[in-house]
Amino acid sequence: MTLLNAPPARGGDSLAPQGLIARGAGAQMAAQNADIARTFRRMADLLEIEDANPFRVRAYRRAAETLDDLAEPVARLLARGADLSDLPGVGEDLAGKIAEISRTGRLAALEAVEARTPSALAQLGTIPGLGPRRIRALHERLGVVTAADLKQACLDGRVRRIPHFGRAFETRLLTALRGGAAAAARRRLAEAEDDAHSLQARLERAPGVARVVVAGSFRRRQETVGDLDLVVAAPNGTAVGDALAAFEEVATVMAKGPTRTSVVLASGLQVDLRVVQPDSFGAALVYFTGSRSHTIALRERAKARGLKLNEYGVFRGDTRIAGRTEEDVYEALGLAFIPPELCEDRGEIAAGAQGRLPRLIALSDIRGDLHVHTDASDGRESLDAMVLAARARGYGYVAITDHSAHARVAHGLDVTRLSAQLDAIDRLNARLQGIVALKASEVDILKDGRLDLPDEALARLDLVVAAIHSDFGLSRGEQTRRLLRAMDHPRVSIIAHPTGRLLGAREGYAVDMDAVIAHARNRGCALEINAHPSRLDLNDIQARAAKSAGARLSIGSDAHTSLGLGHMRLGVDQARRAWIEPQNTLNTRSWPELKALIAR
Ligand code: DGT
Ligand code: CA
Ligand code: CA
Repeated sequence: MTLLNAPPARGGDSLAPQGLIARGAGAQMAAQNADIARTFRRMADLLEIEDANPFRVRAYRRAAETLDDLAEPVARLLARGADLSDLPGVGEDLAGKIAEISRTGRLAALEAVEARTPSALAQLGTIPGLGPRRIRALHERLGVVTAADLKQACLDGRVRRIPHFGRAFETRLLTALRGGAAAAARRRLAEAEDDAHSLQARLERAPGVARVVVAGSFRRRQETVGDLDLVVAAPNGTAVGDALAAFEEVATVMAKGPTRTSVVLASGLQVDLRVVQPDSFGAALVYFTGSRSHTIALRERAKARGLKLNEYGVFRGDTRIAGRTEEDVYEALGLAFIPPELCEDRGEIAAGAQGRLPRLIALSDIRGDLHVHTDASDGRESLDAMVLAARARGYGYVAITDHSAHARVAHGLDVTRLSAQLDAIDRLNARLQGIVALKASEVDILKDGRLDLPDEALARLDLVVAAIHSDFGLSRGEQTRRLLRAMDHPRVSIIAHPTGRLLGAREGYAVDMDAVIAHARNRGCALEINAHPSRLDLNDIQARAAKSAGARLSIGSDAHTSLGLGHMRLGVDQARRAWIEPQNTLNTRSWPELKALIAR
């Protein structure tokens, strides 16, 4: 195959041995096993680019998976004289290679493949969405070696002509190449908000514009968004498109027409604009807000009633019977208005037809924050500042949940420092009106499920929030038992960020969420929807499962600054996506009600 004779890499790119196969944060096993797995995955990727025997490629991937799941470090297995070829998916040959990496930290076979693969080509694997198979096709069909080659091929429109590639993929690649690797990745909702609000505010002043709504996943308040979809009501779409294209943060105009314009911002975020006449605005909002499967289901419902739904309205024959507002459109389909957060085709259409839509929680239902840090642990502001900021938000209470001592990097409080903090809270409460600061802790759940504070210390607290901050690599069984045991403690009222995931950065630890939810319900322990923009943990699906099982939820900002209290809003959005109503949530209640509720 051509690759073997390919010219040396241009541009002096360095080989990035880990880059091609960066796997997020799966590395929860002993580092060594993870390193061996990573080496095998890189081998598989490079072999696949070379068009090697697919069985060989798969063998490396399977062995990598086995290594991921291994409970014991390979080095220890070898020291015990264990036969590695007994491991699933590991034959003689791979067993020898595992031993080689474990012993030397290197794999000669990989170095050989690396030596004959142009490094720039291998590096293309760091572009999101571009796997080894596609890299091979680009190389074989278009002679692409470097990122610059690839960009030119996209600009020439050659990439879209490769079978199964297409124009949309070409556009995505181009976006990724323009903005660097981060560009094509999905954005956290909070990151997209600045762009969304600023575009909206300026488009509202564009010629003839009556309304601007950011629709799509942004309006559904999905935790990450792929792009921004702006829906605008205006008589002249070309003028609005021109206005958008002229904004200074627009890096590339990808498409332009009388009703739709697509641009890519300098930040790498894509923006799709649709302009409709004001009497179609509601229909366009319905059409471009719901997930694809939601709008498909709506269209089928329309059809079943002898109607037609599109982005311009609901039609009977040629007559438009609705379109100006979303309410009209839903009504014409025999439905109550469905809040955007529910438009995911997860039962909301049936509920809307039967008048069973939930009364979703709103930010105004929130009466206090149950997860807040101060500069006593890893927060940035003082106790007084945080409590005053909570009062300024109209809260009746705020739980001061600094870390316990086990969280050493977070400067967690030992019993002595906690006791001093509780005294300070008592003094503050004695002089403050309008809010009560709750004596609380975000206590570490130790490896075996015990808590990091003695019962005497816990007894002085108004509220105990427990969380895992260490030993993420435990097996699913161990991790689950650890959480259940923590909930067995009668003082624990909330499990914070129950999965430990960090959006775009770290998978949650392995845990049996159904078992956690069932236990939470049985023990009367709440599960948190942590509102921090990088956590949003529980996610929408898990939180809905918790609600359905009858478990309580709590929405906590996990604020480390007074500004961070404002993240509550994102937690409420996530809760709405989970169909959560005020009564499912602890902190929609007054402190006396809440206090009675958590007493166990
Ligand atoms: P994203 O951007 O990946 O975070 O997710 P969405 O849901 O914003 O998806 P996007 O940007 O592809 O589409 C925006 C909206 O337009 C979304 O509400 C679905 C709707 N939509 C887009 N294309 C189609 C289509 O071909 N058919 C239907 N029924 N709806 C579509
Ligand atoms: Ca979108
Ligand atoms: Ca879009």
